[in-house]
Amino acid sequence: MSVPAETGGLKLGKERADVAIIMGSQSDWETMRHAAEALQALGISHDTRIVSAHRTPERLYDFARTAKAEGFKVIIAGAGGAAHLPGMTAAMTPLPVFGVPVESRALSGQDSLLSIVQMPAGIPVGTLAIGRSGAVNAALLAAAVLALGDEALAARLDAWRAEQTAKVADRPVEAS
Ligand code: RP5
Repeated sequence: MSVPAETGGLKLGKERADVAIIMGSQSDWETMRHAAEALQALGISHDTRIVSAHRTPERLYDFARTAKAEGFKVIIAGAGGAAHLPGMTAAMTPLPVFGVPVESRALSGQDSLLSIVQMPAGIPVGTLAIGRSGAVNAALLAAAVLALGDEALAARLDAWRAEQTAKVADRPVEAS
C-alpha cells in the first residue's frame, strides 16, 4: 500500500485497513493528515493514498472499483479546486464516501466545497467543512459508522468525546 512519506506508518499494523484516506495531491496532505491523526487516536486502521481524478484517472478507477474487495469499509476523500475525486469515487464503489474540501489558494476552498457537496441525487457524498475541521470530522464520522459494529471502538469514541468535553474551561483566560 502506498503512503505519503510523511505518514510514517500510521496503519496500526493490520493487513487490511478499515478506512481509506485518499487525496488528489501531495499538497492535500497538510489537511488530510488531520483525518489520519484522528483515526490513529481512536485506534482505527487506515491507509493513505494519493489518487487524482484529473492526473491519475486510471488509478482512481482501480482504487474505487476494488476498495470494497480490499477490505475498506469507509472512504475519506479530500480534494481541492474542481474537486471531482469524492464524487467519482462514490460513483464506483458501494462504500460510504466522506468528502473533505481542501482550502484552495484561488477561492479559499469554496470551489472545493461546492464541487463536492452539490452531488445530484443518486450518488451521495457526505460532505464536511473546508479544511482541518472537515478532515477531523470525516474521521469522527468514519469512527461512528464503524462503531455501530464494534463495541470496543464505540467505547473509545465515547471516551474521546468525554475527554474533549472535560477540556472545556468554565471561563476564558488571557492569552499569554
Ligand atoms: C486537486 O488540485 C488536489 O486535490 C489539490 O487540492 C489541487 C491542487 O493540486 P496541486 O497543484 O497542489 O498538486 O486536484
